Amino acid sequence: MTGIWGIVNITTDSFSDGGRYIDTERAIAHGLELREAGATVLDIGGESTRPGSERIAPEVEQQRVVPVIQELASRGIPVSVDTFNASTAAAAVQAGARIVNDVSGGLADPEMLAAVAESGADYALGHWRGHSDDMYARAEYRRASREVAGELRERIGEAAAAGIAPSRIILDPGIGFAKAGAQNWDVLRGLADISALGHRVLIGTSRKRFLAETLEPQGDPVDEARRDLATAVTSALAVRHGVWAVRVHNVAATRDALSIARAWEG
Ligand code: PMM
Repeated sequence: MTGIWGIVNITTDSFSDGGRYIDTERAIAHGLELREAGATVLDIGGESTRPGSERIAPEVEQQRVVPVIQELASRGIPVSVDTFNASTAAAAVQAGARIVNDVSGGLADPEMLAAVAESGADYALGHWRGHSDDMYARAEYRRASREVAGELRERIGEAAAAGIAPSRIILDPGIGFAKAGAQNWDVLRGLADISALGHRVLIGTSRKRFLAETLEPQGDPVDEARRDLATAVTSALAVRHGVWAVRVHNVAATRDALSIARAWEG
């Protein structure tokens, strides 16, 4: 059955829910709500990857995520930590996280792959070409899904060389990361290229700009509810393409979409 990763962003500026869950207690409560709604994993992040967002010190990131991870993991909930920093990954696993979700696939912090290998956690390895301040300058592809798959293959090689067992690697083509507009659809259309690498595949389309851009010509403002509906649709389609898990803000909407898609499949 497809997993649903519920997003808990403890940041001041994440593009869709920034600032709402900065407080520890509120972040924990939000995580529990997402779990209740059907999240199979709670993905806890303390630093925004939004275009133009400020980098923060790993210490600040850890102050945000560690207490939330401790509390949620102590309740037996599978937790992942969304970070590019090796020290945060290590602290999070120490606090009970079972998965390190690194959108940079080990490129942002040279210590990351060794830290993950040492931790024993699973590793969600994202496709990435650079930090958000200039990632769109790197958004050049001839055939996006092929190139993304090729670059992921290189990162898998690096991860394996650092001692991360292939069975622990989850691949994410990094929707929105160094990919503009239609390039994201090219990657989704070519998901078979990513699946062919033979790992579990995670997809994160939730509330992203390319969905809003697709809906904008239809006139009405693209508010959060419309982005959530679009996300639920992409989640259901991703399942048809064999994706192992989807990462979303609105777990209930995606859960419903997946239930309906499953009923169709019979
Ligand atoms: N996207 C964001 C953050 N973390 N992690 C994975 N594995 N895949 C993604 O697509 C991804 C991610 C950016 O979105 P957010 O600011 O709403 O969390």
